[in-house]
Amino acid sequence: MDFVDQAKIYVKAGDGGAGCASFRRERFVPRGGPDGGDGGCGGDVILRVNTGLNTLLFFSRKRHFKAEKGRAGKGKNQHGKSGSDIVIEVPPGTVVKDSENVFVLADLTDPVTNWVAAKGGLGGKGNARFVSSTRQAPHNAQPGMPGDERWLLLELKLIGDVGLIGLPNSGKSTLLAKISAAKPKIADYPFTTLVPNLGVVELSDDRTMVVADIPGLIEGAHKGVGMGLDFLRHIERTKVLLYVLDASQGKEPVLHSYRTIRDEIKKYHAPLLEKSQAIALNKIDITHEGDSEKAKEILAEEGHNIYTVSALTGSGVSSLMEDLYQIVKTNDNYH
Ligand SMILES: Nc1nc2c(ncn2[C@@H]2O[C@H](COP(=O)(O)OP(=O)(O)OP(=O)(O)O)[C@@H](O)[C@H]2O)c(=O)[nH]1
Ligand SMILES: [Mg+2]
Repeated sequence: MDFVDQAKIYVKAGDGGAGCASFRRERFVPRGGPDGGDGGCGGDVILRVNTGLNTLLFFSRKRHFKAEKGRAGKGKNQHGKSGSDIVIEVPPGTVVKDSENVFVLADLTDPVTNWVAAKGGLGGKGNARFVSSTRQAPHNAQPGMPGDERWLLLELKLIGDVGLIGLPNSGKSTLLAKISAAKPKIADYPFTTLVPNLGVVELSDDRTMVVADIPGLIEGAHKGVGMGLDFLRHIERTKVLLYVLDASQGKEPVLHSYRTIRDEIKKYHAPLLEKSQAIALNKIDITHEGDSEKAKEILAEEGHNIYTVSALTGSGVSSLMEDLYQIVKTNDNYH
């Protein structure tokens, strides 16, 4: 199952500056030769990977990118200054297509490549260039060439930084709806979520992470029971797992649900248990305090990071997101 983030952008390279038609003017030299300089080249629009980015969200705010024009040439053989390039940063894995979505123009993965999205126009030649044995005083100079311009489609396959896992009805979709703009279906019956939903969580200072809300899992999932294998296949691609447990069920059911999920993951592919993780005891707004405290104590003894939250009211959610972000960043370093 692939989730695609898309953006359409317009790129316009700088036009070349015009060449200059000019003649030398010096005292005692009544008819000086041509000395018009060339125009400068227009700047390019360049796409470059920044490994710190993970979504195309930025392009919903800014769509048009223009590089600087080349300056016109001047007399005394002065060449015009070239326009500066502009660099657009994109996340690794960004695929660039033509605006009709037919051709793949580039697949940007490594941060050292500069991909020229629009080439700046050449500067025009000044009249000093047109001197020949038969033409001693050319008046003509070239205009600059226009810079390339086009619409491009950017596509990025989103990979969840954080996967939300838990039994059906534990509140995974409610949590995703709370922390992102995603609008997953929420209902008080199991298996509301049939395919994973993705949401982008925006923290302060332009920090973002992608959270995947995954269908609920039940005992036997590793054999394909319930939404089974789809669920398990999806969590392989996330960096961090957040167990979302319904604490309102009481202490024993919470611990039981945690162990059920761990057991299913183990039977499917044991190395997945080594992924970084955190545990959210959800629905604390309707949970008996003694139950959540006890469950917290037991899980904390096993060395887990536990958070008590209410996906419904938002209580405890923002500090959980901050900590998850830190865990995601720590995991980035290993890639
Ligand atoms: N009181 C309370 N209810 C919650 C909370 N979080 C979720 N719920 C309710 O629990 C029910 C299930 O929520 P969902 O978000 O659909 O659960 P899910 O884990 O996505 O369920 P599946 O998609 O079936 O796996 C809904 O009725 C929610 O309103 C919470 O923090 N407090
Ligand atoms: Mg759901």
